[in-house]
Amino acid sequence: MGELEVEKHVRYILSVEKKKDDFEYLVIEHLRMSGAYWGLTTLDLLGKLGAVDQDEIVSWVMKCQNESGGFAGNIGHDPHILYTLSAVQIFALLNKLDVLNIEKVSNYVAGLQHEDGSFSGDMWGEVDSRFSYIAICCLSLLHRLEKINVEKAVDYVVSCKNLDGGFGSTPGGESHAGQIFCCVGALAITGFLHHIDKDLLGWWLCERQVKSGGLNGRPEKLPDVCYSWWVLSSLVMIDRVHWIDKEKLSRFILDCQDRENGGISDRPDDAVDVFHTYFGVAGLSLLDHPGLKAIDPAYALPVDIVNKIFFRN
Ligand code: GRG
Repeated sequence: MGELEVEKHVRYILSVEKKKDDFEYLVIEHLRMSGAYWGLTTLDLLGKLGAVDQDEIVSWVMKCQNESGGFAGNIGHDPHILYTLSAVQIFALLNKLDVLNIEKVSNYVAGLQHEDGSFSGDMWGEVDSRFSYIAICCLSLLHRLEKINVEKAVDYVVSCKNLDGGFGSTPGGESHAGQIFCCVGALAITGFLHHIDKDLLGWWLCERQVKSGGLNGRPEKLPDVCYSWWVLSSLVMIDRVHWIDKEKLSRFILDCQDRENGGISDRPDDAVDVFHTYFGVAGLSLLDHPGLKAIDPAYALPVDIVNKIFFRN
């Protein structure tokens, strides 16, 4: 099995930030907050978080906060629950959660819950099980879960469960590995994993592995490195990760590396980006790849960071 190109990936991530006229930088301009979370988490998993200027990052993230308490994807944009979670995850990674006005941020998130327990992503109202996960993860990291109706939030997530054992974006929506991560993560964080038929869901998830060793997000679709996170983390949370061929998956991820310039792509020989570089490295971490820090499958943050937040060690 080929090596993980640690130094090249670090150089690649640091370079994306510097080339402000590049196509990739422009494509993710509006979601730069999540881009920063992907890049910084990857650096930390590789043991290289020290390579960035942390004060500069904190000051930029704070400039993205809106008076509502929520964070935007970039300066001057509208706030959204996703970028608010990314901002909180960045502060957690940098061990700087105390810089935040925790009441303000958690009030923004809690204010997006509806009467039926579901969540909107922003003031415009679209409801999706992704936003349930994001709200629960964010409030849990801030120790403010009591600000929402957790029971109703869990009921809504459970209402998105399908007969095949998977979960969709809304009740009756098609099962998709990305939504499954969100629903399993929300249930794991709140302590309600018993709502899941682990064998049924485990079977659906392990069927996502195709001949090349890669994972797809639903039946008949192409494999994509990002599902090494969405599928694998779900399998870890329901304790069924031994149902896939881990070595073949590791090989698939390593084959998606740009061995010359660093970065990881969706499939071998495609163009790399920060999103797939993060999910590739995070997937390898879940597969216990040597030399990588361990990542928590529910919070999508390094385990030592999560332990610091919840156990203060
Ligand atoms: C903290 C890790 C973390 C996540 C935050 C945003 C979010 C919560 C979760 C997103 C979950 C999700 C829906 C992921 C799927 C993303 C994706 C690759 C969608 C592509 O869907 P299609 O239909 O692709 O275009 P397929 O692979 O089905 O052909």
